[in-house]
Amino acid sequence: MQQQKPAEIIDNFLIKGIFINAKSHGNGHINDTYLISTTSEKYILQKLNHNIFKNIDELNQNIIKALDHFKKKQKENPSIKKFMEPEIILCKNGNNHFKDKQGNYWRLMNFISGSTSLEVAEKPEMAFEAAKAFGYFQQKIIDLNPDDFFPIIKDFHNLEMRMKAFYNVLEKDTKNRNQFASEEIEFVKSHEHLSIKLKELLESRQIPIRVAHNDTKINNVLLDKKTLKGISVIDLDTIMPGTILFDFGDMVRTFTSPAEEDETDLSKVVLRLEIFEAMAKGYLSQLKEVLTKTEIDNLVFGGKIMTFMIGLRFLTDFLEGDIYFKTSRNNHNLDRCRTQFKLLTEIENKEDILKKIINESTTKSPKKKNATKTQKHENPQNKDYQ
Ligand code: ADP
Ligand code: GN1
Ligand code: MG
Repeated sequence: MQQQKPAEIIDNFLIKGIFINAKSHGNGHINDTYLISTTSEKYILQKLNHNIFKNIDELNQNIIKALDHFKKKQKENPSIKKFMEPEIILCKNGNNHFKDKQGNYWRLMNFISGSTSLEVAEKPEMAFEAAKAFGYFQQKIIDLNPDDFFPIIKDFHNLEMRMKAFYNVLEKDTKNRNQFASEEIEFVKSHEHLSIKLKELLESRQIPIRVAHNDTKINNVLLDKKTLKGISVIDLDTIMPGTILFDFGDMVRTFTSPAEEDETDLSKVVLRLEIFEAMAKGYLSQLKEVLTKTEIDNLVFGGKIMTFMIGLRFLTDFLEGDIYFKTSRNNHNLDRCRTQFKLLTEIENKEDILKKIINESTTKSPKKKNATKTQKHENPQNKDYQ
């Protein structure tokens, strides 16, 4: 049976205008993304990876629930104007997705125009803005009950389970690839303590479970093309129960190095302190008053676990034969794993200074000219985003 093309798929959704064209868009590892142009609008059409996302209806329900709440919170504070929400466009039959004849699942969203996403934060201002946008989004959904959300991917950030999956793949060595990754395999074995500490923090409930984004990599935030201010948070597929450590950690992982995730020259993978600082300040400007002390004290640990966990997932996928993440060259997942492990080493080497930066970002508020008492005690929920 012939694959259905975006041009035919789009006809099933409630779109405005007449279809003009569909172009491949973005660099995601999981879904296929198309930018759709009609005579009056632009849309983002995505073929969602059904092997990974087992229940597309639940996934979209999570997004709709989080966005509805986000919008309600925005309305309560009309001073926040410039932040845009991606929105799910329903099918003509009212469904939140369309299933084609081949069994593929498609979802349509409004395109946030005038925006750009980054692969690398070139300047501290960009890191500040992107992190502030993630922080802002999180601040608005902070009061949601995680029990009301479907766990879209079971054990998604369960490091213990990720370790088990790794050892399982390692033992089988079905693709005979263990031989190419001996250093990385040893690296994993020497980092078991990360998994143990995370388990302790979660089981003792020192770190609360919250509705979280769970995929806060830098290209999942949109900046205004002209002003480079953060204007939206996208890629909401993994909104589900999680922790702040995962979200802050994935930002550390994807903001702080000037190298791309699949860079092969590891000397380029370094942790830029000025970017970390800008990122921490941007995120915490929105959240420092609502996070617990234990969460704040463990943000750097979040950076370590996420950089380790994604490296571990890339390595496991490499050993298993590249079945999860999209790849476009030999050893792609192994190269990605190596950048993560190099960055983790950077984080470990700079841990003390990173903690100091977090400390300063949460304790000292920058002296504002003409600051008044009311500004000082302002509730972050009422803060004007712009
Ligand atoms: P994936 O899950 O595969 O990473 P994303 O949802 O992140 O897919 O989309 C891929 C890219 O498409 C993003 O990095 C961004 O550049 C662009 N994009 C996605 N949604 C929108 C949107 N609503 N408006 C504008 N651009 C978008
Ligand atoms: C995937 O969809 P994308 O490319 O934003 C992955 C994340 C990883 C990331 C690594 C559902 O994110 O968990 O951190 O790749 N998403 C899923 O770059 O597995
Ligand atoms: Mg993405």
